[in-house]
Amino acid sequence: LFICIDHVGLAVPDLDEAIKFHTEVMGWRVLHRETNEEQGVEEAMIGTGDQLAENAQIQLLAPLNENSTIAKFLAKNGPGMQQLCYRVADIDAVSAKLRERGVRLLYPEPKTGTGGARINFAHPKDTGGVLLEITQPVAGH
Ligand code: MC0
Repeated sequence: LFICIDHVGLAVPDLDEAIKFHTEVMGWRVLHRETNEEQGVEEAMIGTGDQLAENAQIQLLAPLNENSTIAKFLAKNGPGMQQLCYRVADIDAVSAKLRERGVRLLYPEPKTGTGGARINFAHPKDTGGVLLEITQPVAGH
């Protein structure tokens, strides 16, 4: 079903501060940055800078406003790991397979994620307590 771990998402209160920590202290590089209004997030992807297509990235997720799922997560849990994301080649086929196997997805149809990817999420209650995203990236991203 899955190609690889695409990214692990960390909820952070302030994106610039988190980027500073992960680049200056941890030595990662920023690979991509964008705002996703629909998801209520300001996000940055970080990694080694010369990584292979299958190397997982780390996604820093800051809330855009107080209605954001990330704002709710931070209020409840504080900063930390918010999601695990698996990459897929065909999100429609994988969604059908997961539903057939009893995993409920949050959206009836995929929404737009990082770099225009098609994304959906399985509820943590169906996946052993982990918010699981699936993503079909746009070729080249
Ligand atoms: C909530 N729960 C979690 C969780 N969020 N468990 C593990 N990981 C998480 N991230 C658990 C709570 O502890 C609680 O369990 C139960 O689920 C209900 O939680 P809640 O606090 O009432 O939260 P809800 O139900 O309002 O929202 C949870 C839900 C939401 C997963 C539906 O966060 C959501 O819609 N997420 C998908 C969208 C998203 O996360 N977007 C931001 C990333 P108990 O046992 O206490 O009942 S955007 C992104 O990722 C894009 C840009 C991309 O990568 O392309």
